[in-house]
Amino acid sequence: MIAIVQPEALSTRREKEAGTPAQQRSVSEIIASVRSEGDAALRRWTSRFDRAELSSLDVAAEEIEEAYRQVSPGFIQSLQHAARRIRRYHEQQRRQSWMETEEDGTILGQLIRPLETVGVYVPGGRAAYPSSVLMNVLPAAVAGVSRIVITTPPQSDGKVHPSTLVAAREAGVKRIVKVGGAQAIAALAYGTESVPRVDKIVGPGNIYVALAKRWVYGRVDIDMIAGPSEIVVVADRTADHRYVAADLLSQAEHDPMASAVLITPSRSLAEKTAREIEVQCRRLERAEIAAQSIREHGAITLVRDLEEAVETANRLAPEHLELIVEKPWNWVGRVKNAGALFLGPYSPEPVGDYVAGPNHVLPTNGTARFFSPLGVDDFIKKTSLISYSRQALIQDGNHVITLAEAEGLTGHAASIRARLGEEGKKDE
Ligand code: HSO
Ligand code: ZN
Repeated sequence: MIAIVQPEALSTRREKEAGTPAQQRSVSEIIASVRSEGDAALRRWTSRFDRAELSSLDVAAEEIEEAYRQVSPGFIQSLQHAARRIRRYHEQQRRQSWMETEEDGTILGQLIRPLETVGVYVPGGRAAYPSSVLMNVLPAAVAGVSRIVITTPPQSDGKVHPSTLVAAREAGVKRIVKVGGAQAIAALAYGTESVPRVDKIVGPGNIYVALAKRWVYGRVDIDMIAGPSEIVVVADRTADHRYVAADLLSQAEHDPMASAVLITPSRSLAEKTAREIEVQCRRLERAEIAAQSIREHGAITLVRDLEEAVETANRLAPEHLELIVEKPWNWVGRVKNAGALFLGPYSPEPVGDYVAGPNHVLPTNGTARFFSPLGVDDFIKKTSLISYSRQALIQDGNHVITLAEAEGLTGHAASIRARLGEEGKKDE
């Protein structure tokens, strides 16, 4: 059922959901109400959309303890293993402030400071992935963000999915607020009695969450808005078609809109993989979603050689790129655009989704051309540092005066002259 297409016909770009006018109106109404009424509006929307009546919006300590009793010990151990590896990987990304002293005593530098407060949105229902809680929270924690708050919609019994609570606790989050949708984003952007105003909001969500994030951008920072998952597998005749089919399906099962593409110079691998996808797809719990994704956004394309394969992958700029070829390392230098690169037959994409350590929040929809994986850099900001000595100002001052006057900004020139005017020079 997977289409065989010409390389030119391939694209990972799917139309961005802009939201219907009705959705946009509803988001703006929700944001305005949260802004003016705070918690009262949050409770009202939560009762309406989540059918939950909450006495307290905050998750209590006992709820977290209860959650630990509801999940299996094996789940906790695997989550802890993942958290350790993700933390360690992200620690490598930390940057130091730096300073440099020039000969005349000028000191220049850059101060690196973590954001103070970050909000992580965690969806409810089917898309509540505990792995994504780790992937969004841990880079912020490693960056040194002191206040991290999670917002997540409650179920109708007023509770939060236990695996979300356990993942939040393992990631070190102290504050979890039961609110979802556009109302959660509004609360994080403006602050309410129960929700602190944050500097940045990260985390995936539905169309209302995405629209609300776009709306509040500028008042707070937001992460990139993630599209459906994508995988491109570049494979040659040495690849095992069972691995290739499984990896394509692993992303197809995320979403009917997910895209899974095999690029290969081997006709035999292409044919075997196409058949194998049918066989393996049926066995999946999410067979229907995967089948629809494969049908509508899946493709196999035959190319002349691996050179053309890698060029095509660069054009697609996929979220995930696997190289299952004889000498994968030979091709690394050619890869220009990919969110994450998986080399060889034993680096399947799901290892990166959960435990390898790199972030699984990656650029989608061709944006790997200019965006990077979520990381520590997304939770820091920089301040430029400038310290001139009097001697240095004497040397540079005239240039400042010349450039300022050329821009017609005599006040700028005066600020220099006040220090280095004739009198200034005299008392040298
Ligand atoms: N592959 C997804 C992330 C994920 N997979 C979460 C499993 N859980 C987006 O890159
Ligand atoms: Zn995945």
